[in-house]
Order: sequence, then structure tokens, then C-alpha cells
Amino acid sequence: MSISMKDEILKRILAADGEAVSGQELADSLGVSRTAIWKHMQTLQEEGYTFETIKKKGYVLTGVPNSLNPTQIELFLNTKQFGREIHYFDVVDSTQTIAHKLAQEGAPQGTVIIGEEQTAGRGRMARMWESANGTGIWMTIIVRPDVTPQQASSYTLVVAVAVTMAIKTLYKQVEPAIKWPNDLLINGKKCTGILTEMQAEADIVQALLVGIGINANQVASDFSPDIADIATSLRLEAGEEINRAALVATILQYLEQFTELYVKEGFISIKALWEQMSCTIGQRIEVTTIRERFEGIASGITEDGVLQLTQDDGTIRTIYAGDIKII
Ligand code: BTX
Repeated sequence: MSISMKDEILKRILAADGEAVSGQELADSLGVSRTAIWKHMQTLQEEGYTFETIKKKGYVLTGVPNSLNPTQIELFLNTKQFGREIHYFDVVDSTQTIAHKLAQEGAPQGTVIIGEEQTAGRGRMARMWESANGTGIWMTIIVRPDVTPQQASSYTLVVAVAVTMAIKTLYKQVEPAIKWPNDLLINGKKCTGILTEMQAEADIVQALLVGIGINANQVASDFSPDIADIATSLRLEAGEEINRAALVATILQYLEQFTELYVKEGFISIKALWEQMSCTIGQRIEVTTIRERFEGIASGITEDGVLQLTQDDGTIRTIYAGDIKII
């Protein structure tokens, strides 16, 4: 991704880590006029960055906006491929839609699409995903694993483990639990949803479009009445403002690491971690699929990430897709 002049200036000021950066030196090293630097500084201020200007020394950064601007994410990013190309928008209908298009055009593995706001954020089965402006993380990652379409169905579980690890690493005070297949709950309320869509041909996965929606900085009154009772945010649970850029970078790092493992060794390599983090196994659950509704004990998960349910008469059923309710 080519980096704009404004972002280059920002990177240099951020890298100075609290030391003053001279406007003249910026102008000289970037080969632009002093006035051009000043104009970019004005734009950065409009975006929410704050600076102190120290006479004869230059600019000192005093505050950053809580934004998902790629430059912010890059500061925390420690990956080879994931997040090295980021498409960042103020408002999108759905990051999934943009990801589908970019994947068809050949975007490389690890490409990330982020919207500060989604007007038509979606969950599974055409359900809506509430994605208000600037409070959450609404992103899609394009992944191109060398697996068959059948194997790819367990990838959502890999993503759930990566997001849980990232949250636990940065916010030790919260305990996210994975509710099969794609929710992260904290204290029983939904904080994250994952939607994995696929572009495939017969036996080949062209791309997985991994949509991750995380409620980060919402307060209770930010949720609509529809989800107020079932949703929570990391901020509400952790008791502190969430640095969304740091969280995105940490998720990408875990996701890259687990994806490599998954492609090499299959879901089996992540199964034990998933089981540790799951709040589903051992519970009595009600399963709703497109066709029917039934209940039993969630007794385990297979090496392919398929849920096993033991019914009251002892028969075991395998659940490939559906919604579950812990009862
Ligand atoms: P899901 O079908 O499991 O969950 C959808 C359900 O979750 C809704 O019917 C509603 O009850 C509830 N819900 C809606 N919004 C929220 C919210 N913000 N917090 C908690 N609960 C909510 C889950 O689907 C998958 C969601 C993926 C969202 C990402 S965001 C980036 C990407 N782009 C996009 O359009 N979708 C994905």
C-alpha cells in the first residue's frame, strides 16, 4: 500500500516517541515545502491528533484519536502478511461486500477492510449486525488457506480462538468465552460475532472472507433496544477505554500464527485451545437448525470442528451448522 505524505509525516512524529520533530527537517527529508508540512499538520489536527509546537524545536505529539486509521494499526503490527494491506473507510454498507469484490480482483491473503461505521452490517442468515460509528471494530480479513471447502468450515473456530487470545492478552481482567460456533460472550453477553463467507470452486477455496464485529467502546445506552439485553462491549467489561488499533493488530498477529498452524496441521492443532476457551462443552443446549429444534448435552467437538450433541436417549448427533442456546 502506498503511504500518503500525511501518513508519512504522522509516522515520523509517532516514531519520535514524545521528542520534538522539526518542521524544517520534515520538509527537507520529504522533499516538500515547509508550507506543505504545515498543511498536513492542520489536516492531522482535524482528524483528532493533538500537538504542542515548541519554538525552534518543532512538533510534539500530545494526543492521538481513537481511530482505526491504518497508520495507527501499523504502529502495533507485528505480522508478515496479515494487515499489510488495509482498506479503511469512514462509512461502508458492509465490509463483507467490499471484501468479496477485492478478493475477486485478486487481493492477497491478509488484506483487511475496515469501516468506522456499517450501514448494512450483517450476521449469519441475513441477520443484521449493529455497527455504530467509531465505537466498534468492524472488519473483514481476506484469507486464502490451502484447504478444501469442507475443511474450511472449521476456520471460524480458529478465528474465535485468535480473537479470544488477543482480548485476553490486552485485557487480562476479562474472560471471553466462545459459544459455538461464532460468538464470544463475556459474562453471558455477546461482545463479538464472526461471519465467515467463502469463494470456492469445486475442491478449492479461493478466499475466505472473515468478518469480525467487536463491540469495543460502547456504553450501555449505545445499544439499540433490540440488543440491549444481550450485548456488551469490551469497555463495559474491562472498565477502561479500548485502544481499537492495538486490538486489531493483536488479532491479526494471532490470526496469522493460527492460520499457519491450521493450514499445516488442521483444526486438530487448535482444538485443545478452543475447548479450553469454550463455554459450550458440557452444557445442556438447545439447537436450532433450518429444519428442526432439539436439545441435549454438548458433549464434544470433533477433529474437524463439528459439534457433538448427546441426546437424552444416549444417541449422538453431529451439528454442522445452526444456532445454539445454553439452557
Ligand atoms: P449472528 O447471526 O450470529 O448474530 C446476529 C445477531 O446478533 C442479531 O440477530 C442480533 O440479535 C445480535 N446483534 C446484532 N448486532 C449486535 C452487536 N453489535 N452486538 C451484539 N449482538 C448483536 C454474528 O452473526 C456475526 C457478525 C459479524 C459482523 C461483522 S462486522 C464486519 C463484517 N461485516 C459485516 O457486515 N459483518 C461482519
